[in-house]
Amino acid sequence: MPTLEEKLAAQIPGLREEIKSLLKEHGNKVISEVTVAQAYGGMRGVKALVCDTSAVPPEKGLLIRGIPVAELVDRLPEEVFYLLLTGELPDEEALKDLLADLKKRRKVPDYVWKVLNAMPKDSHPMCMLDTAILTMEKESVFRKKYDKGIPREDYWIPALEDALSVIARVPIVAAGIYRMRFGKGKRIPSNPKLDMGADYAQMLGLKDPKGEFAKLMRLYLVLHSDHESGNVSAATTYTVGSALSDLYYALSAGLNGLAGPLHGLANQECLKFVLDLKKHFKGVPTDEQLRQFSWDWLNSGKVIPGYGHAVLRVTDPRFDAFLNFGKQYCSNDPIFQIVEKIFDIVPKVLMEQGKAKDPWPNVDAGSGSLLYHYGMKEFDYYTVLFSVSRSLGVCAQTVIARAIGSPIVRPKSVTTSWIKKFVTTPA
Ligand code: CMX
Repeated sequence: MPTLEEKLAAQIPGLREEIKSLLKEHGNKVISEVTVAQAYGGMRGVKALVCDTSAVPPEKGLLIRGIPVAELVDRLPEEVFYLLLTGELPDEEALKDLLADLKKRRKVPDYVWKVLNAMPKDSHPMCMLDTAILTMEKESVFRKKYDKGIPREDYWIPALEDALSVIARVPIVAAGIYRMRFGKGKRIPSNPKLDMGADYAQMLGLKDPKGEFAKLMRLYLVLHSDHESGNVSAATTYTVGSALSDLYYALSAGLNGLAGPLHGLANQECLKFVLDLKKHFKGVPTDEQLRQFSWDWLNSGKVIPGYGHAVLRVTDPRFDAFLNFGKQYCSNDPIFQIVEKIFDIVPKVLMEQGKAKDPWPNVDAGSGSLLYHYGMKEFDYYTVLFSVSRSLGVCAQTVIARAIGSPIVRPKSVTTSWIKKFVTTPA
């Protein structure tokens, strides 16, 4: 049975050959064009990146290596990491190997805790996480091997080493930050008997007598792991890594992007909307109350958080997965009932209003209500959870980028006067 490294070593020559011949035969084919509006508008819709770990067709939602995410909801995050990297789910033995390897790497150097302890007590948990990851840069095997002059075709091997170590360490750091930042008491050590999701749940230290929170953590880590490579966190990790900055530099940078309110931070807005509704109506509103409330909200110029998407045109399958979890485990919780009711009413209101291209819920519409149900009420922490999950996808993407020899990212920029001249010059 090959190890993960051996499996990749067997796949990589074929992948390189495939890309080489594509470039040789079709390198000059145009796959996208860029309008002036796109150049000013965040490059929305420009096809200028390749990502093999996942795809997001607007009418289907997330596919990880071609598998709809709905079919992966009962998998462990470790299995999904293996899938992201290799394109295949691990068999029993490969999974056992990967779990054992990751468990061996669950060690966070002491200096990380010292640095975190020295930070201001009101530091944002995301700033703490990204600082901790960056602080561990001296552990990078990639940088050490690079400094010794490793051949280019072998870059992916120490990149894989770094990826595995980072993935094993991030949940421990993230859980430590939760306890430290929110006065939850001493850090809880990692339990080598547990898989990543269950271990993360127990290190957070919330009461979980039935093991449901551990299940939610596994699901959460699977659902947020990857979403193509054009989103801010993935694209930033990729760009920084393309300069051959090691994974600690690249991941820390990417997660700094996830900390923004237009990216990872949106989930806390959604929960706030639900809690405001509950407070306003002293419980679950009726259909008519919610319809009117939504109209008043829209008429005051605000967007309904958790609804709409830049790419998707259907209900996000990740929302469906959280909804199914809620139906199974917390259908009596009024917070969850409000989430269900919003899903009944808001798409109709948004369609009536006719502005949003996608009136359906995205991943953020329901996740916060589930975290809240299990006692995680510190909204500022939610993006850290997202980060632990997103690390799986961007680490896999980085290993692949080093394997296929992705060059440094360097698109061309133009000035506004260049554009003005270009658009006024007759063809
Ligand atoms: N409520 C009210 N209006 C909305 C809306 C919503 N949920 N979603 C879109 N619209 C409006 C837009 O504000 C825009 O209005 P203007 O023309 O007045 O500017 C119009 O509909 C068209 O927008 P769009 O093309 O459908 O949406 P965008 O691609 O520009 O934006 C997104 C996508 C997610 C930022 C937007 O739908 C939104 O603000 N949603 C609410 C916030 C949210 O849930 N964010 C989490 C996103 C999760 C993720 O990206 O992963």
